[in-house]
Amino acid sequence: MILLQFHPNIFQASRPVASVNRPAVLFDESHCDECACGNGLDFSFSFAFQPIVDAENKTVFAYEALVRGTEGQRAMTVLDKVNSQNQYAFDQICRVKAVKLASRLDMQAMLSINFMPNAVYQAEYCIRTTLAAAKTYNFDTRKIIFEVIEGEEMTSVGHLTSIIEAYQSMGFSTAIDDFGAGYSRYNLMISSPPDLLKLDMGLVRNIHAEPNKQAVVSGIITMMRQLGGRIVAEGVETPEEYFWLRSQGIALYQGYLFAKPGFECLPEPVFPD
Ligand SMILES: [Ca+2]
Repeated sequence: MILLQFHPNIFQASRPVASVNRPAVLFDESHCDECACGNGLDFSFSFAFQPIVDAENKTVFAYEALVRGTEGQRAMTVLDKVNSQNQYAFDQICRVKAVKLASRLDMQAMLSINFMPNAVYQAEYCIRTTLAAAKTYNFDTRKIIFEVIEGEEMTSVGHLTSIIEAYQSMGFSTAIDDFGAGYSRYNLMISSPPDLLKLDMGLVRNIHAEPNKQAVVSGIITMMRQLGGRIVAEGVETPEEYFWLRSQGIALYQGYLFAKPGFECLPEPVFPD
């Protein structure tokens, strides 16, 4: 008997990333004014910022830039307009706008920017706009974290690995978003561990009362400790969740318990302890 195995995503997975939907407009420093104004897209947007706090030092470790409409409308009103034709422009303009706004707000903490791996066809090239924006707006590139959005239909691990390694070699920090939400990329942890791993809020919710979640999170904590990276617990809403996670040695937190996102401003967090 012959057993044939067929993976439904095999054609997509083997597709050469570099040749997919190459953007019509290539960005370089001369385009940055254009990017900053939002030209090249037929819609505009802005950002809210939510602190990622360091509970050990009672400081703000970073602010995550969260997409919003120009009047503060929720993210989906903007993200619904992003498609395969404009995702490169959107990804690039996101970075420029986030850096520009962070600089205008005199952000001293790190800036965490979400990026879409499918919108990066070559890490070294696609980073130029970010570097140019950081230079233009006088923002230290060593303060930039790139978060991979795990909710997006993911590209191959090889592609992600090349992006993470390139960004790390350029001095940026990297984070895996929503870890534990369904796409937990253990193979990525092996090939190129990120600097930060953001525990999905589904794992955080009620963790103080759920032994199975505690077992999973304890395993992830041990893994990151041995890999030399740090964990951010996302979506922390109650003191009970926080105190359990804190008892396990997690230092970095994000969630309503500390601060809600602030539209075009940098909210000051509160610490329950
Ligand atoms: Ca994120």
